[in-house]
Amino acid sequence: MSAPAGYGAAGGVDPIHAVLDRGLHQLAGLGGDLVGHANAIGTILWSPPRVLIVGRLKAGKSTLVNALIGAPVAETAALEATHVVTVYQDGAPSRAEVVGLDGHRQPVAVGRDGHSVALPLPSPQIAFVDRWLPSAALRELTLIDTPGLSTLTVDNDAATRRAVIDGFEQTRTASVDADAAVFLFDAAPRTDELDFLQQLPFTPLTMLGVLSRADSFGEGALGERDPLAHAGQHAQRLATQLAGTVSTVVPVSGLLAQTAHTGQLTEQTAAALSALGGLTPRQVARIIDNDQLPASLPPAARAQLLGLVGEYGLIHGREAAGHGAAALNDWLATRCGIDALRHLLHTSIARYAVLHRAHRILARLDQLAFTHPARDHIRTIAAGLRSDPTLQLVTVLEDYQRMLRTDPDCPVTDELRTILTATHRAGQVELPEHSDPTQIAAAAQQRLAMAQQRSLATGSAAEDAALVTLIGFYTTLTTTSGVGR
Ligand SMILES: Nc1nc2c(ncn2[C@@H]2O[C@H](COP(=O)(O)OP(=O)(O)OP(=O)(O)O)[C@@H](O)[C@H]2O)c(=O)[nH]1
Ligand SMILES: [Mg+2]
Repeated sequence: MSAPAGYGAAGGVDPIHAVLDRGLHQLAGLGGDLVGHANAIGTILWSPPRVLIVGRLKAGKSTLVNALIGAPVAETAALEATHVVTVYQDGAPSRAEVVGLDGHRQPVAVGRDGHSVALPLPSPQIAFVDRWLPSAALRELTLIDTPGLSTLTVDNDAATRRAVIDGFEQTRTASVDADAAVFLFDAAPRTDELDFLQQLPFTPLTMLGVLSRADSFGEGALGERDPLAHAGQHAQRLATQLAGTVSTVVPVSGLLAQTAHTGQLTEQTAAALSALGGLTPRQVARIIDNDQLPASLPPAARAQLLGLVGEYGLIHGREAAGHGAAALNDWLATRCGIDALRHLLHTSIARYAVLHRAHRILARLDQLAFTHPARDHIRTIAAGLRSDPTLQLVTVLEDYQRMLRTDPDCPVTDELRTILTATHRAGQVELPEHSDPTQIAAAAQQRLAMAQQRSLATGSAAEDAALVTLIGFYTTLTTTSGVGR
């Protein structure tokens, strides 16, 4: 098994990891080609959860990916669209591999600029590009940039759907296997975009909305209202409207974030911006419209400034720029909203993404049991893992996902969600934290009886399965030792 150094050291590995790793050691113990399979599945276990960045054409996906990575590696351009799905992961040396629709991999050259990758195949024949670069940010989460959804660019749209939707003109090899998704929109999402999100194998717990290009929201930088504040209020409304789809919606200016986090500002830029300090916003607007350029700002410098800080920065960043490049950088970093997004990605989204990754590993084992001659042994290992109390939440997540598809309004769906979102044992039976273990056991006993009652007449196979999970779950909780776990 390929485990990173340090595995096994006291306190080094979370319990879900440890249980799955034990299962994979058992699989390798069966010998033969199963050693290779165990290693391949182990690679998933030891890789960070994978987060998809999806959304409409030109919503600012690649810009946001760069900001999150902290390096300008993904192509962003007003005219050039992203053509291929690209998986950004931590690794050295900086390199790339193209994965064809048939699963065949070939290494490709990465340009000196760090982002141009020479594609050996026409993009419709590419499932995705695996791109490695040394990055602390990518050590925690792998980021997957996707071509924009749009009927205007049919091939790009199809490339994203093929890589992320199960069963969309694809073989397994073409799937990028994501664990969570960030969905970008710069206005209210359209019905076709929401339909697309419904087809992803996620739940609202693993999907996050980003109201992108927040610096130009509403009337933009020249309007009466501050676009970032306006976007913040709109994001809250959208979060309520889209509660069945995403966990929340946060406003982000990817452009300001990219500039702040990829080290692109210089003292020269700050000085050029600061030189506009004495002008009224209306005079700056004329500069933006290109009809009245001051001698201090030739067209090329103006274009560069706009590319770095946008109209918003040109109007509102002048004062900070007066204190130098570092102060301007801090101002951009605070205004852009990316800290809130990062926080969510590393806390709630990551928590469920880890469960989703465990689900992918169990699904791989099931698949192997289906095709391999040693199927009985593999099934025993998989069943042992599924019945381990440590992995109970993985099964709860699987059931929750199925229930959302078949019967989202069923009380069972709510019950599964309660268990998943609780931050302590008592919360799983809707009791306050620090409740007495006997109280928790009694509440679990009540819910167990209800689940048993309900299982006598269910509405779907998904509900049948969910009730089996709930009964197992509450049975564990009815014992005070289960409560203490
Ligand atoms: N003002 C502003 N412009 C942005 C922002 N994010 C991206 N842009 C600009 O919008 C254009 C498209 O940005 P990308 O990041 O390439 O968008 P994308 O969603 O990756 O586009 P596709 O891959 O073609 O779908 C570029 O010119 C960016 O500079 C933002 O937050 N604010
Ligand atoms: Mg792009």
